[in-house]
Amino acid sequence: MRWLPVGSPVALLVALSLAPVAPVPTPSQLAWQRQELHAFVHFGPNTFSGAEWGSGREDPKVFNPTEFDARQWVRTFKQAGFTGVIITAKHHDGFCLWPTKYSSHSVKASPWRNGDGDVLRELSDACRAEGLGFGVYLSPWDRNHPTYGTPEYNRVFDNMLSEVLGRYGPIFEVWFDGANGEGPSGHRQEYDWPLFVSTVRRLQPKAVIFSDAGPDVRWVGNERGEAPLTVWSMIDRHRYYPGTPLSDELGEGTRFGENWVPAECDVSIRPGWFYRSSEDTKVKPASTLLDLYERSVGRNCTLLLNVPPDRRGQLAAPDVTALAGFRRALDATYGPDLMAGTKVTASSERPDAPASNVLDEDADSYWAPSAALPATLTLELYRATTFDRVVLQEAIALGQRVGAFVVEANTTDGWQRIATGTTIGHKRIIPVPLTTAAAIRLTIVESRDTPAIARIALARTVSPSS
Ligand code: FUL
Repeated sequence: MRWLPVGSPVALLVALSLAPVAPVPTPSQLAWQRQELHAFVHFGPNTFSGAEWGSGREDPKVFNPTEFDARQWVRTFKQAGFTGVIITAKHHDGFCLWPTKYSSHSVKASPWRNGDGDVLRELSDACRAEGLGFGVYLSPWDRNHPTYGTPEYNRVFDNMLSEVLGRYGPIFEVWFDGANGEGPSGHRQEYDWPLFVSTVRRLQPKAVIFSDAGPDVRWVGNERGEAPLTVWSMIDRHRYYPGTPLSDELGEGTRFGENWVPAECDVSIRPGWFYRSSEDTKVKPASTLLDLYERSVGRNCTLLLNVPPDRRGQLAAPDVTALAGFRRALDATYGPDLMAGTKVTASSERPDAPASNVLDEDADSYWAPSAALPATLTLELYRATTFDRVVLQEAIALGQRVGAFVVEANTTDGWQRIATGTTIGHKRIIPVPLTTAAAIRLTIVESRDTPAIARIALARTVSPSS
């Protein structure tokens, strides 16, 4: 080993670079969190029967989309800013959207494409063609399969999982529903989770696994698509399991939790998870979608927004309109750079982590103070600027640290406190009263170890047009 001369700039950097605070995200978890927006697609016999939970006794012939077009879904999602699509490969009714060897209840038994159709093939091809990630939802609860409720079923489910993971990869997320009801025999199933998880690890080692309790991504604990104001990406994984009764706790996570298991917010753009024409007038408008984005992505989670295709096998016009409006609202709010020309100074800074790092887009470069807390960052804006959102980011590759912060603004009435908060994580969006200021100040009051702030930005909402 070559020793660096004492006092050389390189030696200083090596000595001073901030050590991670465990637990930290895996590369897959980090990439997943930075994708922020994923689309959920509930599609199957329920689309045609109007049910939310199919009984499993549906005639597979009901599944017959007339103008199936996975490309239309994927293009619509892409234009709206989504980075991946997760489809219900198998919902609780047991119907498989791919031609499986392990059940007779599948697309093979439907008239769609004369029984030669394969939704997963067409959707995964479309995702690859458009550069979006492909993910699968698989419900272990199966109200159709004759073996459900016996140990044999765990092998059946594992074989189905292996087919899906082996044929349609790469897969970015595997979504395990925690529901565990009765099957056709009236029995419940004891799921072999260690087997299912090991199969995903073997066949799709880069995929993140979602369930109520992780192991890689946890449920936020509600289906409203919103997180609490405090969200830690850590939990003690051993305390929870899929279907856990402790779902309320999952939202906030655990400050000193042992495992990195960030939260995902799932919600449907419609009242139901599956398409019904009677809900065409109840599609959430762009303004609600922007609000959901801020309550999920803006609270250190990802947003998994369900947009169910109709009986043609296409996203319906009201949903397409709402998604386009959402994208316009996102761009109008978060697109303009209100920080251009800003000068930033800090109460203290480490030589390898100067205050100026908060103004670049790099989520891995950060400001870290060299002195004890509280630590303050002052941003002199180029001109007096009007805003109603403050965006903060931590460099989470090094762990999640900040536990309390304050934001102040220098207005014509002097310095005013405009926000206080607890966690930041990957991204925190703080709505503040409409404020015009020449400067703003961020004070980190409390942090686990030295804070590492990656970004601070201002934004101003505009009323979405639809
Ligand atoms: C739940 C299911 O019961 C719903 O039908 C839906 O799939 C939702 C995302 O998860 O557990």
